[in-house]
Amino acid sequence: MGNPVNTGVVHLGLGAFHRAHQAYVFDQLMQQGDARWGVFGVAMHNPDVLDALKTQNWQYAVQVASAHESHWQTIRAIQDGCVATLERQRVVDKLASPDTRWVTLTVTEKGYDTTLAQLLLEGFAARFTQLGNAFAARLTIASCDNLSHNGDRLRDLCVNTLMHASQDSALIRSGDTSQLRAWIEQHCFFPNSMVDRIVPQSSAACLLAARDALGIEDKIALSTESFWEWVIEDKLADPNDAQALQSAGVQVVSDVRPFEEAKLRMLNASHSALAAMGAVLGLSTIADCMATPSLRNFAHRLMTEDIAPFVQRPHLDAYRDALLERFANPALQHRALQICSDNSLKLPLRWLPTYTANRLSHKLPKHLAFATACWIRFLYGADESGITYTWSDPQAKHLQALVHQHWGDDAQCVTSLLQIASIWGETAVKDLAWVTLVTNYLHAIRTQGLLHALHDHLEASL
Ligand code: CS2
Repeated sequence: MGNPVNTGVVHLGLGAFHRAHQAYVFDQLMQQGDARWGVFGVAMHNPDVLDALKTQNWQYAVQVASAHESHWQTIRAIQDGCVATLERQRVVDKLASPDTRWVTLTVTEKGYDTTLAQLLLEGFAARFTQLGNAFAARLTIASCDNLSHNGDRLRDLCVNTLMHASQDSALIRSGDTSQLRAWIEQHCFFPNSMVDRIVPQSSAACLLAARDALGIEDKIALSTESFWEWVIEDKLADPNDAQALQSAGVQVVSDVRPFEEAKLRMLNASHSALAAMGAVLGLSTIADCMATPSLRNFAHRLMTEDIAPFVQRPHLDAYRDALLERFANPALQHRALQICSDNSLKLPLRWLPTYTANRLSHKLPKHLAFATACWIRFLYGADESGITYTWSDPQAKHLQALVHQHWGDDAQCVTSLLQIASIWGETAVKDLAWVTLVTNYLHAIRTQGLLHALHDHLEASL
């Protein structure tokens, strides 16, 4: 067993990203002598990571790698943990414990549902009962998922779920809802944050590299890049935490929005575009895509011409160039199909704001239209040499069926996809210039092949 005394953070969602990002930061803070940042790691469903942690004395290795250099670091921040679906009460007890000061979350875009809110609310209710209005009852709940206004969303989800809680729910039994709501408003702080580090899912190659370099069997070793950023809103339950976080390299700012928008719309959006193209071309990783000059050129122009004019982060040219270098990192085996997963939830956050901003300024974002046609071609489910692939997405079957149903009729195919309001909003499908452009690109991709169509598009749009 780990040392449960030092777990001031409860983290929900033990995926690769948490282990190489927030856990890495908390590990640094602990190494600086601040023991309060140990993590109680909660896996939402899958016990594998926890099982591995238990047999590895609560440690794992992270390879920080670029084309030129690589080194390994051992992370020891996670000290204890459990699986939410198996030991729910333990999670609730940890949320209520006076040792717990922070809750961090990486539960992916699709994790923000009432099940999550109910778990948090049960913890809040228990905390309210046990700690009342003491200062120690205050809690920072930091969403670290790639969602715009992630903190606000999480707070709204919790409050709305509480307001709709049925009379017989555990929450009501523990007290009056309006009292709990007032307590949450006073004691729970939900800062917005922007988190960034490219962390591919672990691979057999990475585990072998860990064995070669370290001489150990590490079942959950990871590879990542040296770059990382965490920008968090200055809305923390304990204001002194700002200084602690800053000492580990976290930026604490009054307004996260420019950082968050730049990240979602520049990094994640071009990631999704490259990933769809890569899957169609049979390229396995983002680095493979970046080694294809026309794809690199496309990502550069997508960011420069369609996206950057509508985002505010300073030094955007340098930001874009740094992103292109990060994408090209050959040491990161970041699979295109991993990035394509949950596209139906990612694209509304990554692409739609750029479409909307351009159209509001009477511009037609041509590169984004090309990317959209690639996404539709991607949904067909087979690359250009006919090799089929699958990807994980709650809507995957439905979207693929639509594409198959209309395959060959590009206008119908495009309309059937663009009319899905949960992805494209209400107006894109009625936007004739946009629909026509996407349709023409899909036609070109389908009849001439993606690289040929891309070449023509890049020439024609100069
Ligand atoms: C990627 C992100 O998988 C994806 O959808 O775009 O995980 C990306 O690598 C991170 O947001 C980088 O910070």
